[in-house]
Amino acid sequence: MTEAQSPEAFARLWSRAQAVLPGGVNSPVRSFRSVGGDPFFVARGEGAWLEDTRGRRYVDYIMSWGPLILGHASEVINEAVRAQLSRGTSYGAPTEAEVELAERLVRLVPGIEMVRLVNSGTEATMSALRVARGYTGRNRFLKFTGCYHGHADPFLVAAGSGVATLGLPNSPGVPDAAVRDTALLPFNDLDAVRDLFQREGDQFAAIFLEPVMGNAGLISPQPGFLEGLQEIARDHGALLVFDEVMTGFRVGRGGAQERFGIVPDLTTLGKVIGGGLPVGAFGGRRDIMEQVAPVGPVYQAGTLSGNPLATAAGNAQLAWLEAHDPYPALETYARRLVDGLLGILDGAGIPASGGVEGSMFGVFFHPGPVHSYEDAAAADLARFNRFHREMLERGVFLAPSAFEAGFLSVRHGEEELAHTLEAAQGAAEAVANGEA
Ligand code: KE4
Repeated sequence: MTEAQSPEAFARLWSRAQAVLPGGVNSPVRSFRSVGGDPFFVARGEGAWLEDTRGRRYVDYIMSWGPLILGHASEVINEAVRAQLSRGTSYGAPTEAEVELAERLVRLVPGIEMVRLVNSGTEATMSALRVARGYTGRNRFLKFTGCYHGHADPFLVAAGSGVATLGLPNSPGVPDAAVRDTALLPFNDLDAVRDLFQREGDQFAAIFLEPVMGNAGLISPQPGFLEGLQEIARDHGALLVFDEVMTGFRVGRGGAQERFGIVPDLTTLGKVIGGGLPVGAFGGRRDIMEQVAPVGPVYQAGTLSGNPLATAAGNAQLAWLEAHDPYPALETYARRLVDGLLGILDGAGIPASGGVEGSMFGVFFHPGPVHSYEDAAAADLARFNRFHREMLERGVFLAPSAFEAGFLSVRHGEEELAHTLEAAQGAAEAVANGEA
């Protein structure tokens, strides 16, 4: 980037963006509409830091919403992508890199015996739902309020992430027919699931969930919840589908299914497995995945699926994660960060609670406990939004929504932690004083 952009130049760029992109962005949460104020434009990323076009630097706790567990501009990934670039960017024909990435996922994710690569988490979840419906011959499926599974029609009913943040419990343009077979219950309410399945369980293709919610803030499964879902699904001939697009390789190398010891029938993945380039995947039991075209009748396809650049990046990142074990250190940092933030907020008289799962973390402006989206929705959003802006002004980039989780990288260290907690001290005081 050349010289730092002036406020006038930034304003011109922001108005250009809003003239040609809905909300000036290519994904709603980036617009900062839920926290207020204007977003910044990124000039570059390096390690745990982002620099915007005005030359301002931030410790980044979004890491591209999960993918960048090795940090921004990781040489591990850049080297692999550069090497592939000289051989071409896309072929539309099989490559060994796709096989290598698929073999890695089979090796590392307990529930995956066979897998199909796609280009996003949305493609992965919509395809997994189709396979579950095709395999069982049933149409209904259960999801949980606040869980976000991408923007395919059947999932856009009181989803988490962008939809919950923007208060669009079911988006216009989603026909009633598309969501008629989508049942919705509160996360962690096993009795409600049991009651529903005792009455109508033989109609259900799947129980579909984020095993750790990351799209309503961070909400962990209560003891027995995942085990109970697995038993209920099995008893009624439905499939258990873990959407690990976010938790995969984030809450542990083998995802939530390894961390909690519950192996689902199908798993969806994304984010980390692409190393920052577009890769999604759905996989699971061989007998189910052999229903997928061309070997089976369930159709699914994609021009850029298994793309050489994306699989180069994904293989490089997963190979590094296989050779190293960053998860204990990542979880230690996450715990120190959340404990530090909660201590500071408490000191400022701001009720808050929070949690950690591997390299993911969350803080609610809510005294806690938060076991469901319904609990999270009662958090003090106005205070969170003020805190977010104060942190941004002090060089810390938290997710621009109270309904998101935070993500670390192996590049977050002592300097970043100290910078973050120092900023939080000032931000919390500013919020508390601002109300005085
Ligand atoms: P994508 O289509 O955005 O690659 O993945 C959809 C998806 C599916 N499942 C889970 C559990 C997810 O978290 C996501 C996407 N996550 C959001 C972050 N909350 C992406 C950020 C955004 O929408 O810009």
